[in-house]
Amino acid sequence: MGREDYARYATSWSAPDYSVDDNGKVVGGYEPEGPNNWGRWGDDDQRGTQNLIGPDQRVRAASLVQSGKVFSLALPIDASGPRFHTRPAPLHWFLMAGSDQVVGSPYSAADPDFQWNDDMFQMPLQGSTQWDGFAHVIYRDTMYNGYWAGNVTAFGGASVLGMENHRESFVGRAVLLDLARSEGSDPLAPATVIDSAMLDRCAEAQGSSVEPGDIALIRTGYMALWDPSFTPDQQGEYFGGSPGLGVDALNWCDRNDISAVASDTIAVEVMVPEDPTARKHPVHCGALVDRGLPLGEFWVLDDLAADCAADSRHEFMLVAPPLNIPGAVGSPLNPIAIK
Ligand code: UVW
Repeated sequence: MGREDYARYATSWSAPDYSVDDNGKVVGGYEPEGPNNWGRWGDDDQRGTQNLIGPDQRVRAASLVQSGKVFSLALPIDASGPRFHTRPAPLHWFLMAGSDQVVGSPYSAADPDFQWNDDMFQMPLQGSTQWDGFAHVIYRDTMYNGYWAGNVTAFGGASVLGMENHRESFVGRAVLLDLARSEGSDPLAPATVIDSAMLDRCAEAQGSSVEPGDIALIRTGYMALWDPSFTPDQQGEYFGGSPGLGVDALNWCDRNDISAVASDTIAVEVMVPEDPTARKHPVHCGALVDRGLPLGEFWVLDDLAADCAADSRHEFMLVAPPLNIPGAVGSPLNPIAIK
């Protein structure tokens, strides 16, 4: 199909050997061989492991609010934040400024006393603190729950698995796993592979309980190494060496019924391939495609981590819904931890 070699393209093409049914599902194509959640919440499920959070989990999360302290886990959305080079810097400009009316404009002539500012913003939805939706990643033409890649088009966006399905998601109990602290290396060394044993060790060291439906926040400390003045080569080196989850960590998520994972890195997963012969971005494929497990990237966890270490409470309520953008495959957000 002209896609055999990574980063080499050809104009040859042959028709795929699968078909697509009336529901936009691949028939006779990719199906996960390992752990997966396809069909677990119905054939047309759009919310994946977020189904693990219901009213009981939210009430339980609210009971963790004791001091009333809040923490924003978002980067400032500006040109200085960590961002992959294919994703342009955000653009923020003004459509109307009160100062224009001070100087004089048709509006100020019509009503000299009333003035206002309007602004506009443009950014890659994957360009800052974000959720990856299920339509962000495709493996062998297939997305979560067996939906075909052709359900996402430039013209129409994601007609399935779009972020609007998560407009009431990510409100629940969260647990911060401060790996940088528990492993005694802050930040974790580049390319550190986080596995199940490390996550268990961290929870035990912190005295944290992990409950079904929890959103796991994984702190590596790696964001502190970002420098906005990095050259493109230095950026490549920085992102390419990100520590993060290895494939085995997904077993930990399964065992604990984790409903989402967010981290302070570009990809949540370790960026140096654990097994160069395995599929590319195996944690993205295993989480987003196979399990319907959302991934949160570039979350700012340092202040929250310091507070959790100070009061030995690493569990809290998290309110972190995405923007309600129909057909989007990801979304920036301002996650709020409430303790
Ligand atoms: C990809 O893996 C393609 O992107 P990200 O790490 O931003 O989710």
